[in-house]
Amino acid sequence: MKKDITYCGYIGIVGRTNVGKSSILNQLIGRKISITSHKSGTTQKNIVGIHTIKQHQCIYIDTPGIEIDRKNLEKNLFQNKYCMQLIIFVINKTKWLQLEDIILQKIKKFFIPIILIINKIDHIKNKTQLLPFINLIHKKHQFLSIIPISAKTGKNINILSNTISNNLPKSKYIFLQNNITIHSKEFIICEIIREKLIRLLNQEIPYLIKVQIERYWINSCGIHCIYAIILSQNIRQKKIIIGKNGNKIKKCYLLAKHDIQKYLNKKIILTLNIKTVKA
Ligand SMILES: Nc1nc2c(ncn2[C@@H]2O[C@H](COP(=O)(O)OP(=O)(O)OP(=O)(O)O)[C@@H](O)[C@H]2O)c(=O)[nH]1
Ligand SMILES: [Mg+2]
Repeated sequence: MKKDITYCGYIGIVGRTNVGKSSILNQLIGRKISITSHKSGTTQKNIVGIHTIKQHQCIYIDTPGIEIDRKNLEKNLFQNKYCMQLIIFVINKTKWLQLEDIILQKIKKFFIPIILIINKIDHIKNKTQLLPFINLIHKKHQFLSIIPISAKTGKNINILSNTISNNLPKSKYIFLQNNITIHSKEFIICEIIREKLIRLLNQEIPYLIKVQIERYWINSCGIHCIYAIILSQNIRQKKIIIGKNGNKIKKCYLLAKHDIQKYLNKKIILTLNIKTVKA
């Protein structure tokens, strides 16, 4: 490998909801860019994460999980198909359901190499299941590679990362070497707050809760001051977000503050407000 040659490309991460796509993106770039939760439908928009190492720039597109009703099957990832060089198709353990067949049929038509990821292997008690399963799915498509991993423990993430790097085309870098995402810090902060709400609230709160940053400034002591608004759709929702004696919103505040400080690597003053707006 010549020193001045660089490799660069877009990699789409696709699969049903909750299989661990966002967790994989975070592991691959070594930073938390994409929010995660055990509830379905956490990622709502494509999230772009960039990782540049040893002459390779990987630009990952984490997509909203595909749901049974397939409403979002054509959107998101598929808008970006023309610029992608690789697809990472993620499945949950050894579960290959009808939806996986449907997704595979769709992505096959892009004629882009597909790496199949069997995620959450830390949850597979009987590891002897893996080999026969791999043999089975091997017949479904000529995958570039089939890699069992755990985004939780990091197991085999290095194998995945090397496989991706080795299959990128020669190209100049598209982004600066120290870029890790294309999203603004305001967007990531809203996502962090949204993650806390999703994790703390029950299913009864729709995922339609939106978060906005109304003001962001740095005060004379260099502290980042963030004034964020949680938009609820009605009074009932607002009460649920506040919780008994304000316990839900307090928890959300503390968890979000912690993660935002970690993300910015700066001290922050966070103000959270809830506003009711008509949907
Ligand atoms: N045990 C285990 N849990 C995992 C692993 N990877 C992800 N998870 C968990 O699985 C849940 C879903 O992970 P996400 O990364 O949010 O999944 P996703 O596919 O991005 O989900 P959507 O955005 O809703 O489509 C979270 O609770 C993660 O912590 C893994 O390798 N092992
Ligand atoms: Mg996700």
